[in-house]
Amino acid sequence: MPGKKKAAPKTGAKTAITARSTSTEPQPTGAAAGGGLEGSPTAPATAPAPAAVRVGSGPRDAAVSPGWAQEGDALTTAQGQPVEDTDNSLRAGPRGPTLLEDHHLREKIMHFDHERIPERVVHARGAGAHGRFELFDSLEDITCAEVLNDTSAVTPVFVRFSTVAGSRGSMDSARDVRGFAVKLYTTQGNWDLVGNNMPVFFIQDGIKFPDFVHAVKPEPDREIPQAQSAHDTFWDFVSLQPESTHMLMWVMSDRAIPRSYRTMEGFGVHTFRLVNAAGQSSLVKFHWKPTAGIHSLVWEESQKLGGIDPDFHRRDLWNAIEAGAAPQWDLGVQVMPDSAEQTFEGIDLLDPTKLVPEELCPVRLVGRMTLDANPANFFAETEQVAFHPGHLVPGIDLTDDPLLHARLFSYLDTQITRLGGPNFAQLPINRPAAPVNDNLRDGFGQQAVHTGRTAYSPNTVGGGCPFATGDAGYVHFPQPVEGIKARRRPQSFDDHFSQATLFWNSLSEPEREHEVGAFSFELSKVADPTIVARMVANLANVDADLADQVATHLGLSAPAGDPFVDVGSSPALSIAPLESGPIEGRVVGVLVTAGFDSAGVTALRRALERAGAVLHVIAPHGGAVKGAGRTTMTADATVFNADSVVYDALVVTGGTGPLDPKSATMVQEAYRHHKTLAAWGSGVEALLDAGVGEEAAGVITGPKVAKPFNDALIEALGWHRHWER
Ligand code: HDE
Repeated sequence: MPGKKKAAPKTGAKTAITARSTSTEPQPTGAAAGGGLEGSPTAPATAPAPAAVRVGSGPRDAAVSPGWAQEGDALTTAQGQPVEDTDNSLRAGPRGPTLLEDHHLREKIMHFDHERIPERVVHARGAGAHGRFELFDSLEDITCAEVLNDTSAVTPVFVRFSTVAGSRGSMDSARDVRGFAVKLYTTQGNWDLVGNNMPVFFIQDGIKFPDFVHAVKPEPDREIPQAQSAHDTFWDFVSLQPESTHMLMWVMSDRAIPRSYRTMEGFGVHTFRLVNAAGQSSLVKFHWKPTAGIHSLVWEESQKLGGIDPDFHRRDLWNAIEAGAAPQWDLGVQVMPDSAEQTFEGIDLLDPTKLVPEELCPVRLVGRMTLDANPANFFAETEQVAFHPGHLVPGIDLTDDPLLHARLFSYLDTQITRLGGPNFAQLPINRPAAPVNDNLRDGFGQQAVHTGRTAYSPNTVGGGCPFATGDAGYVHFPQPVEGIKARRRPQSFDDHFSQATLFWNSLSEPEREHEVGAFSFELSKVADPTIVARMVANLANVDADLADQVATHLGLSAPAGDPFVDVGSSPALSIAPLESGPIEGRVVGVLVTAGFDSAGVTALRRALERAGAVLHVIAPHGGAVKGAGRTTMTADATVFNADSVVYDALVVTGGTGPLDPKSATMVQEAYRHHKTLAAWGSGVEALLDAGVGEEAAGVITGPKVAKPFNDALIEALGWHRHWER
């Protein structure tokens, strides 16, 4: 009876309320419960204890309450009033009008109406994780920053990876630069290293950033295309700004379609300055080197993933951390002397379209970052985290890179709109672990209950507190400055092509093919032929062969260019692996049909798990699948929901009959995407029937699952792709 069914939850809710209201424990509610800012209104609330800084699912949690807004099991209003019923609004009769008096309804809807905040103007789509940074080689010789001095310290970090162009709901696998923003909660305050997965940028001066972003974003009249650079306005802008050419080479390379956030490098991009205790300055470039190697998708995969799993990178990061395959990067620095002209081997260190080849200035690895905890709440942490290149600690300083200087304004400014006022530094994810006493007062969203009468400095009324510490504080490097005020760039910024050529020269043959394919794809989507011609003319200044191939694919003839000769190559720029690498977090799909060799699958699963990878059984149906004898195994995926693009390798098991059309297509696709394929027993025949050559590189076959089979599979997987076939 419908009447009876409805009564049940109501009674349950009542029981819970009764239990709470009869409790002898004090019931903390709202701000008085102290979750946001520790305790009583009289406490000096501007210096929250580090334990309250973050709420995550990681090791810090032991010390952190998951938030006062979720205390007790029973539902309350925001005022802590127990709620009788949240499924039915207060009405004058069951079929009558809803009453304005219903304060629970009004509060619930009011809050819902305001749940969204503006997405980031760029880098809107991202995923984050908590972790730690440990230094293993002290940089005391060149910086006094404690985080880069103390090899015994464990510094908590929060990292957010992102795409740049797409909206918050766009696909992860788009061709794009990836943001790589790290917040280090150091003992001397937060240090944000807000970098990308590419070491250079599109423009040399920050004043061009709004133009660049407007050009790459969906075109304003039609709001098309989403998260894509393959359209007229992007190529119109970059073809008119030849300084973009070097960055375009990166964005059209495999670096722009990473396999995973875990398999991409990070770069600080700009040249920074480190200052030691003696006040001496060195110029540095920061690098993050992934221990999992650098790997990418192929373009067709990245396009398909946009529909099949738009959350591919977010899911991969989450799953890897949950599976215990904590992603790691080593922090590296290229250290260069701080000379008057701020160049290194003729490279202008203030030009963000230039890199310093690692062969000219090696990367010194100094510490390791490990991401081992997923966020507890995406909005509270990943969405509300606010990075800023000006969040620095003593010993880490800036240079006069004009792109960096515009950023120093932008990041604080944008948070005011995005996070609704000037107090975003008080949000749990943004709070420093170091004590804070900023004397910044009031404003929207103020959480601190400042005490005392002195909101100013200097004072005597407050005993002079808080006082500035002089030399013990952050002292800007006393760099002499002189110049004539003018809107000019230095002549040394004029070379826009030499490093684009260097990049091209450094790529392996498959990487070059992908580069040509990417330019050909993107420019074929541009409707205005003058834009295409202008861009191909720019490419002719990079390399004649590159321009020629792209022009041919577009049905054009390549114009003559004037590329730099003798720029050489930098092998470190290629991501073609030189050896088989680690396979942590890789996902191997295993195709089974009834009667399959389940003992073999169990043995293979063990071998893969020992190497840190994950095995997924893909079966003809969900639930339990019958294996050989009386065995069964649970399907992780079915032929109805699985697709080759979400796996790093596919295996056809022994005992499997001929593959159904969907599975055969998956195998063929994995083959075309240069992935590892394997089969044992009768699975070999099924694999060959699908058109896979047994002798081809990266195809492993054997009579049964045994050590040689497993080892060969793991080795092949460690190469990630087999380009030679
Ligand atoms: Fe950003 N950038 N950017 N950017 N950027 C933002 O800040 C900006 C640049 C980067 O995960 C915004 O909080 C200007 C270079 C990352 O939250 C905004 C210029 C590099 C992220 C902004 C640049 C970056 C941002 C948008 C040219 C690599 C995401 C929301 C002068 C070194 C951080 C926000 C996160 C985000 C401005 C160029 C990296 C608007 C004006 C170069 C990783 O403030």
